Amino acid sequence: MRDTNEAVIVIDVQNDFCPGGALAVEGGDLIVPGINALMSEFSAVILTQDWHPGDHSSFASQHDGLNPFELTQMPYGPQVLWPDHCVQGTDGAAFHSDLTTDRADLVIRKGFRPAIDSYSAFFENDQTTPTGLEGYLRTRGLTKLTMVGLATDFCVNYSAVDAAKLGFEVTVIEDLCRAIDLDGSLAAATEAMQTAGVVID
Ligand code: VGL
Ligand code: ZN
Repeated sequence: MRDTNEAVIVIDVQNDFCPGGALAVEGGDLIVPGINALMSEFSAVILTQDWHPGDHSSFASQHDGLNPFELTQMPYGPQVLWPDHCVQGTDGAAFHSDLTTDRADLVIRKGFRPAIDSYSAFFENDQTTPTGLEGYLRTRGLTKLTMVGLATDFCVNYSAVDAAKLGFEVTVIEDLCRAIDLDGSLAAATEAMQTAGVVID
C-alpha cells in the first residue's frame, strides 16, 4: 500500500470519452483495467466526473455558426467548443461500466455551471472558481497525488498543473491516460506539465 498521505485521482473515465461516446478518445477504454489495479494500492481514491447541463456553453450546439473543435472567446478567455458530451444524468456521463467506482471516497463533479467550462479538478476555466477539491485534500492531509484518466491534454493536464501550482507533489502515469490531441495539444500539455514540475511517469 502507498503512504497515507497519497491519493490517486482518476479523471473523467466516462462513457462519452470512450470509443462509441460523444467525445471519444482513442483507446480511452483500454486504460480501465490498469486504473482498477492502481486504485487498489491507495487508501485514498478520488474520481472526477465531467457533468454538464444540456445547454452548457462549451457545447458548439449553443453557438450559432460554430462547429465542434473550433475555438471561441468566452469572458474568461479562449475556449474550445465541444460536441455535446457528459450531459448530467445521461449514460454518456456515467463512468465506464468496468471502472471500479466502489473504491472511490469522493466523486467530484465539474463543469456544472452553464457559463464556465472546467477542465481542471481544482479550478474552473476562469482559473479562479474553486471546485473544493483543494480543501478536501488538505483537510485529509493528502499531499502526494497520482493522476490518471482522460484526456491527457485537457482535464488531466489542467488538473495536474493546478495541483502542482497549489504545492501538491504530482505524478501523471502516461500509460494510464489517453489524449484527444487537437492541433498539437498533447505536446503543449506535456510541456506545461513538465514546466509546472509534474512528474510524468
Ligand atoms: C474533457 C473536453 C471537454 C476532458 C472534458 O475530460 O479532458 N475534455 N470536457
Ligand atoms: Zn466537458
